[in-house]
Amino acid sequence: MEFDLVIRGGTVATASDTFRADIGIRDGRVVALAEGLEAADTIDATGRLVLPGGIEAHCHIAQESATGGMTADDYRSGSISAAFGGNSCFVPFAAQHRGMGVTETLDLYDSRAQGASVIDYGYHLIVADPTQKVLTEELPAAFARGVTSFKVFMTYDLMRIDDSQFLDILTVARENGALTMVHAENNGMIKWMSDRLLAGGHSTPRYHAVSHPALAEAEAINRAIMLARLADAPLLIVHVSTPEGAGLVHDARLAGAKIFGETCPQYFFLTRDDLDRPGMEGAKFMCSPPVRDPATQQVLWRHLQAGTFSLFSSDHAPYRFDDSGKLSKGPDATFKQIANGMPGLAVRLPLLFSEGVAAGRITLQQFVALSATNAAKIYGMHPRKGTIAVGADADIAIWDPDLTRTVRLQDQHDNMDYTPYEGRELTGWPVTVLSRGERVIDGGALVAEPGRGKFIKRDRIDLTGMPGHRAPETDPARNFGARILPEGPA
Ligand code: DUC
Ligand code: ZN
Ligand code: ZN
Repeated sequence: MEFDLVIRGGTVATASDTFRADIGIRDGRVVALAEGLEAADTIDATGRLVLPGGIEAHCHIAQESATGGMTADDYRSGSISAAFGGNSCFVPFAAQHRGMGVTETLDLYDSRAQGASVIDYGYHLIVADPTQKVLTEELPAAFARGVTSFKVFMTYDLMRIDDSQFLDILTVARENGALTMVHAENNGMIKWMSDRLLAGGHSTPRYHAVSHPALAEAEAINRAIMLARLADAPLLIVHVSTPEGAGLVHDARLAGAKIFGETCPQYFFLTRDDLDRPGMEGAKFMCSPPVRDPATQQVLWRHLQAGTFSLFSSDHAPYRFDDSGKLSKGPDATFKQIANGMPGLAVRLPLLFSEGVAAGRITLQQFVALSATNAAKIYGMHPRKGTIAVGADADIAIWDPDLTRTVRLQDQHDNMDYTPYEGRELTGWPVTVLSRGERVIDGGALVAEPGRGKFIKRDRIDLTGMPGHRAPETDPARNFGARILPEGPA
């Protein structure tokens, strides 16, 4: 058998197994897993782990906020940073703002991504204006175009939808086989807290955490789960940050609801003490939901170990520490005026490997599942992506599990002027990253051209093992034929 490239002598790991094998690659795909494969072009992976390339499933790239601020990374810098972090695919957001159509939104993001990305990409569609046209025509059209996940917000005055709009979107998503994602925080609780804090003269970044109480996350997650159960629609709760929220996700899964949970590195490695750094430094650590405390971190680790979370995503939302980003409203801005978000594309996987696998908290199989396989399944890319198997795209990250490095801003490849993880020593780093069999990162350098990354037309969500549990009121068999929901897959 002829190969374009063989990865020799490595230890291959998937979400289910670890084994010694060479990998034969042809036409961008894995075509052989065997011993003793030969080719003119080889990569020696002796002493290395050969893993599916990471899939970064939550990041904000070339995205305007509702108030007009632009993220610091575009598809070029964002994809390069992701690749240095061991990712061979990423799925940023395409954000519909009020008054915009969905098709118009996706066309805009196509123009931003095409010709720029070094790795394959897709988008999650943020839906902020679910008009009848959007619900009946544009969301099905987005699904047909391969954009099969829709995100909604329960907070932010300019983005949030109400409960009945949420039910409409869940229902359309269910009918199409799409997945709804939700930012679940109670808008009224946050507004009430913020107004009182500001009236009392408490405006520095530390009060950002106070204004987003854990109860606000728990209330909204609980409500979101109930809405999803009423519609019998799958729902992913993004960036879960509290024990209360994680417990709700866990219980819902146990009860058989189609609920998925995502969490992020900042909730494991940063605390509200970081928000309390001198001057405006705390602004660098502001994200929503906010970072919490060490006790929360311990509980979140246990949920990660127990399988509550299917995804561990960066939520890379890059706003520079200058007047283009965090300080756009001046050096004395209140916590309400400072953009929420921090960078993390390049360190998501090294943080999880070092503190998860190397520190003995999670297995290598859990790491692979959290870094790539689960995202591929949930977001309709499996088995083409997210695993190492014959027939899959040769999206592969080769890791040196013993390499210890300190995170430094000068080694980053994003467009940011800080990293929240400055000075952190981590063991285990990706050294070579392939996308469809092509070297993207090799020998610590970028060796691919922007624009080689392709849009991935995604498929429906994989709901294997997640039963339907319609509420009686929406079940056509039990609601006296009221037909609240059109017939769809059970
Ligand atoms: N939600 C996100 O998902 N990312 C950045 C900020 C936010 O509110
Ligand atoms: Zn969010
Ligand atoms: Zn986000």
